[in-house]
Amino acid sequence: MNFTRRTILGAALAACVTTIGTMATPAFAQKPLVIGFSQVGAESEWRTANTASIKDAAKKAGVTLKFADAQQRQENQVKAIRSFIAQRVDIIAFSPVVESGWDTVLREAKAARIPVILTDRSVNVSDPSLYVTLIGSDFVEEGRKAGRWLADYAKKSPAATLNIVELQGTVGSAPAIDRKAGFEEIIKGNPKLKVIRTQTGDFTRAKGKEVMEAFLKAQGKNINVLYAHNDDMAIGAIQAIEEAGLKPGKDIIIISIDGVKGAFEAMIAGKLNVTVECSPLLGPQLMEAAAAVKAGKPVPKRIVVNEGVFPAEVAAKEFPNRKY
Ligand code: GYE
Repeated sequence: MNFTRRTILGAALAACVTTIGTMATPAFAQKPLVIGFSQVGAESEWRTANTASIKDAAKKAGVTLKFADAQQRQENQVKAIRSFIAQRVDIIAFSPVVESGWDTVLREAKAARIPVILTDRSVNVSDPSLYVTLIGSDFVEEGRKAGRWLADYAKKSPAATLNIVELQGTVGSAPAIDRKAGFEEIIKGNPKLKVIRTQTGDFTRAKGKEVMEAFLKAQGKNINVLYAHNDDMAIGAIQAIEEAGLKPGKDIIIISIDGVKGAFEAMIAGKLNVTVECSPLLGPQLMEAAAAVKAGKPVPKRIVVNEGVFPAEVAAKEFPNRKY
């Protein structure tokens, strides 16, 4: 908040100086904060909403945003971070595509005294001081929520066993690792619930469809439940299920994560049973944290986002409230 006020004041003073025709900038005028942001890519509806939130929040906060899309490749993110260091941005922020392999480049940022803020996904580093804070969801808890919904469903189902196929997110990414772990934690020991296939669909519709086709070929009518680590893969899989002559949401129960509009539409159409919310609207929290870091104020190491679970029964009522 403070930051916004200072920036507006700074801009007003700069404008004033220009009109009276002097070249000098008052010493107390603030330069806008410059953030270099390396985004994962544009792989899902979630990501598109996340990018829009960050760009929009930067604009509102008067922040100069240098935005780079890594097309889901770590090497592109490393290059982007090095270029932000060379440009001497005030803050580097990024959403790491995978968890490991960041130590070297983050040490370079630290040596250049540029603070790093993680958004959305976490990293696995030996030295936690290599980043200031992580703003994002609790993916393990999201996996647990998906598992709890299914355990509840299983209680009411007359079937002796429910065979589950799982579409995992990007290999090595925090949300894929954590959503798998949280779900497993809840279903393990439940004699009714059995994962019969699990494979990555890289968080995209196209891959979700392709892998679901392979699952159906191998297992056909044996499949009772699909657990997809995001809505886009579930939406791709829904197409594969329909093309195989089965009814998504009925012949195969479908659980996914994110809560994007496409998932609500699928629930309203009766093709998806539940989505666990993962909010992509991290832009405002990122701008706030960046301003605090720049001002030397302490920020918590972990900033978590509040989220819910939306079963199909509430989809039509909730739809108008959805922001992404
Ligand atoms: O669930 C998925 C996206 O990291 C939380 O990435 C994010 C995930 C999100 O591609 O749709």
